Amino acid sequence: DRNRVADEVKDFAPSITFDVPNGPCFSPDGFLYIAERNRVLTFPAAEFFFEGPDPAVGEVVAKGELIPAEEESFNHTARVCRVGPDGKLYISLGQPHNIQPKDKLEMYDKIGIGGIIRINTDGTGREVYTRGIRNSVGHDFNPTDGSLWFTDNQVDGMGDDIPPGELNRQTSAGQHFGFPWTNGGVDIPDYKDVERPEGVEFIDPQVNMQAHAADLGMRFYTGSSFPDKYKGGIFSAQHGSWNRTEPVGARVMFTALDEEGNAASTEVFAEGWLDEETGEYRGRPMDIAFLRDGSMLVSDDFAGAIWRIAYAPKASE
Ligand SMILES: [Ca+2]
Ligand SMILES: [Ca+2]
Repeated sequence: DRNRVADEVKDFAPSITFDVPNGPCFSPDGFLYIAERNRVLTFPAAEFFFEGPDPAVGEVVAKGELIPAEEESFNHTARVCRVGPDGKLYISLGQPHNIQPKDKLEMYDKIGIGGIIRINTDGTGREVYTRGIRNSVGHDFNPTDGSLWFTDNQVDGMGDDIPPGELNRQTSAGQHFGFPWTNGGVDIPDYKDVERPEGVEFIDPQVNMQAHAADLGMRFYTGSSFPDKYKGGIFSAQHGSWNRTEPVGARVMFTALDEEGNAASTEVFAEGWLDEETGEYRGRPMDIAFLRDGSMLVSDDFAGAIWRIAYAPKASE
């Protein structure tokens, strides 16, 4: 009824059994792609034929071909998909361990596990685009310069305050972001004596976020209804910690960029999902999207809700 609150929630393609369908993305021509744990599907007419028993669906990457079946895991399998400026699908593949064992390095690097791959929308031309990531669950392209930005989650078990979470910027294919040798500028002890890839320069994070806040989904702001300072900047969701003495996170962060397209400053944009008195979560932000009117949607997998944040200027402004 157009009051900006959803009237009902419907199951998408209920006849299909999805396996961790965390990565939906739309191409500019309106095709929906869904990256699952180990498959990528496409729905050419997603908004019209999704309820019946026979939805129009195609397979971009067949089951078992995104990663080897024996690498399927419970942890770090939430894929994210975006269509890049080149029209290809960019899909993140978290590595399944806290820190991957050394004997898997070569295989992972070849497949793109612990990275972001890109493929044509028909499933051909697969390449590893991004290397040296632990578990990225959020990426987006800067519409101004086409660079790829992504969050990365930090190693567990090194203490409450290290390593920081990462927000990264990639400016060309094949760049390496340091994992498992480094994470948030901190050297990983397990890899202290393991030779680094030859002739490879590790790219440092643009922003070091609070440790264990779990930075997940992110999106550039291209809308026009928020104040000018937000235009062209990045909103990112912090899911909140699970293994820290004092819980942190459960916020939406904002990162402004400078004229060269690098991060200039990061601040808290929205908070209140974590009760700081009791340490209890009321909600956990996961991902961010924008409506056409420029307002923000924040998905929350704890409250089972989608929040809408809109700008309401005061009458005097
Ligand atoms: Ca309504
Ligand atoms: Ca890194």
